[in-house]
Amino acid sequence: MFRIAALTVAMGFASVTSGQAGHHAKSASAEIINAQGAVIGEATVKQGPNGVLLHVRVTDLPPGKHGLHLHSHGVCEPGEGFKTAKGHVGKVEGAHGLMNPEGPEPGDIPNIYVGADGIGEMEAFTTLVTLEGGDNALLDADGSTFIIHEKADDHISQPIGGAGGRIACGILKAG
Ligand SMILES: [Cu+2]
Repeated sequence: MFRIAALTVAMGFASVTSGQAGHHAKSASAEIINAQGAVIGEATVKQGPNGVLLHVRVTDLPPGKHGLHLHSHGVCEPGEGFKTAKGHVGKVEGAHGLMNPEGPEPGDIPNIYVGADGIGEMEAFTTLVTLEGGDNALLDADGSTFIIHEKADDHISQPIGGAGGRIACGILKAG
């Protein structure tokens, strides 16, 4: 009889856990497009208990390091140089950069490194954003985007680490 009681308690916990998960997205993904609008990669964001894990993979980009940020609007318009993605998530004037004593901004993440074959990949973890809930939620009403820049982010220059123009963009969607 004790065994049956224990099983009931365990199931009770399981249903409470899945009920909470229903209110908050556990993962999101983005198709990344280039300046011509062609799909060149994919990004995923997984919500963990204490932060989010990011993974980005692209093909057909110029070799070298490229600035990569979370931008505050879920719009990618290649014809407009992806300007409609707006600024960084949680932008604070003067606070851009992972190495900035005033920073970083919540949308700041490490560069992506693209090899000679045009393929780039990166994984990073940040506690400065969430998928849902809180001040810097990626899946908020106006959404958010991954933006890849022309040049490397030096992690300290204002306002975007000297990363230059926007060469790729991906709109984050739940799931
Ligand atoms: Cu950016």
